[in-house]
Amino acid sequence: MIQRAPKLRTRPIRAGRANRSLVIGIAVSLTLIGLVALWSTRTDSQKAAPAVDASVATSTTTATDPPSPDAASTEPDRQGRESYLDPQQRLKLFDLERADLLLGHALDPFYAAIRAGDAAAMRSALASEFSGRVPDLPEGARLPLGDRPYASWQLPIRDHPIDAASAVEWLTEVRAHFDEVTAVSFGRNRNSPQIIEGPDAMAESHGVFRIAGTRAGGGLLELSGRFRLGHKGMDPNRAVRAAWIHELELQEVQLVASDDYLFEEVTDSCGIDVDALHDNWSDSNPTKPVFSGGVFLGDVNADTHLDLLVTGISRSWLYLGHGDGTFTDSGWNGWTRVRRAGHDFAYAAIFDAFGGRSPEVLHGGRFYRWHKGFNTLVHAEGIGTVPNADVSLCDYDRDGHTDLFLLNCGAAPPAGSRFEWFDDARVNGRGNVLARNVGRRGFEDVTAATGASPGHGRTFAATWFHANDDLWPDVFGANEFGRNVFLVNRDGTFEEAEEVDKVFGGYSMGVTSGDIDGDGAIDLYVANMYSKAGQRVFSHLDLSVYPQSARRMFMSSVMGNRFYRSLGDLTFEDRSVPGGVHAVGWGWSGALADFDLDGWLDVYAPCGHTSVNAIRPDG
Ligand SMILES: [Ca+2]
Ligand SMILES: [Ca+2]
Ligand SMILES: [Ca+2]
Ligand SMILES: [Ca+2]
Repeated sequence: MIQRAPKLRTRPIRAGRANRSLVIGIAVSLTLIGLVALWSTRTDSQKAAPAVDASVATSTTTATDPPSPDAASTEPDRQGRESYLDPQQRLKLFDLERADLLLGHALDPFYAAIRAGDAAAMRSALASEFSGRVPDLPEGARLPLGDRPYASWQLPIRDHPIDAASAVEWLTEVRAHFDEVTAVSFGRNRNSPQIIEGPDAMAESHGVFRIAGTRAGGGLLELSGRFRLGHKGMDPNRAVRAAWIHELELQEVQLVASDDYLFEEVTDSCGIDVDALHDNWSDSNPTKPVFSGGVFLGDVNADTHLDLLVTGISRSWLYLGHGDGTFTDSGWNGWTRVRRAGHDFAYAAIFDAFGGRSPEVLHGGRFYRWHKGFNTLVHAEGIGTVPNADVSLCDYDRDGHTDLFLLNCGAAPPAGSRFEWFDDARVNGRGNVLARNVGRRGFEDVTAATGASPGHGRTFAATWFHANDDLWPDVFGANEFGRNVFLVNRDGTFEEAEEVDKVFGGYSMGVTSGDIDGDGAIDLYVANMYSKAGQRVFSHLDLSVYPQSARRMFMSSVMGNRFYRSLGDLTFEDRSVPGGVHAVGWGWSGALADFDLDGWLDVYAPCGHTSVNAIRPDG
């Protein structure tokens, strides 16, 4: 799918801008470097162990054993905790990230040359002994789409390398497929350590590239894939300027063309007042909330048209649907006075809780129903309340009544538990609550009786699905920290199943399920944290000084979304990378739906964060 891409601004190397970018980049890098440097062991025995001289300890370690964490060179950090990295190692990580920022500045003129189709400028970046590997391009500027709204081609890489002159020819041919190039990027998730060895050292960078814009002859076009860049001439204090690219190898290159954007924006005509909603980027309030609400669909007034409940900061809106994609504000003022995460914020759901003509609306822990006479939502008396929490719906006990799985609102971690970013102990949030529907009396807490909440993981989202062949629905919870939770429903009671992810599985923001590959077994798509900078930092770390469990957590925390293909009977295989659905950025939730009606589920993967700026989200 081609997404609307912000125009890339021309970014000449100027002291002011370079310094500002450097400051932001250094802040991000320092955070990561600080986290891995300060990682400390959790068990008392490891904490009590004295620091051991590395040379002595490693001499007793076999080649196949990972060195004991206690054997690493440790020193107390400012808070008195053990640090696995000595100052030289930390400085090296800092220098490597700084070099990557300079590499980014070196790439800017190359991007500008490709955007402009400036052959002389392209050539000036390439060394005389340049060698490249590129794919053959489809012939002709007008690519055939047939009767489809879009088409994609996997481009075979040429057998033979090309020189600098041929590379410029190839880039010019690429450019000729575009009317306007709006985005060029070569994002690095790995640089070789030689990048800081000085101008004579040949360094390698690896990552994902993308060239996108409007297609010659109309429509949109995107060329993307992986790259390996061989470069030389990096000065420790400034970006290289000319003849610095020695090798460029493109891999797994895909070309996607469409006649237009696949989705049409209808904000202005749909009747929803989006200006009333909170916007992190335009709000002058310095305490920006990270969470700003959600959207819930259901036929609240039972007129056969789906209605839209929009929850925001401090209040919510109910828009009544007309069945044609337009809505009218019902006038209901869902004022929220339930404080979560420092803001008045309501979680919601629309579902048939107790039978009746119209569904119940759960909003901020209270139940509402549509009142035909008053023509608005009214509080449903007598049902009682449930915690104001994100909720996942399911009839877990198969009695015909929908039950509530309320997330991160239950028992607190045991007293004295210490939260760590890199920890699998699930002590970083509250437990979940399974609330059984007992009819008009409301809901009863059956968490303990059913075993529905192992640990105190901070579960952000959950999905109910059939992971095996019995009729009892199973559940997967996405935990922000600590391993995700996968519970198999045996008979209305739960036990924790084997890990879905064999590496770690966690650092998750959301999850959705569906049969992605059409084999009849339900698969999982999990939205995760993602960071190219994090991948670079971890690739430069000497991971052998960390315990195996920590290494797995490091990598899991930056690798992005996961697609777990079900093999049936509670087992899964990780198909994230071959599926091409992992590197979407910092993921939040996600949805599976057949958008183009070809019978195959498509992925909607929202992503981004709030710490850089509105048009350059993290990741
Ligand atoms: Ca309706
Ligand atoms: Ca039930
Ligand atoms: Ca499947
Ligand atoms: Ca589809």
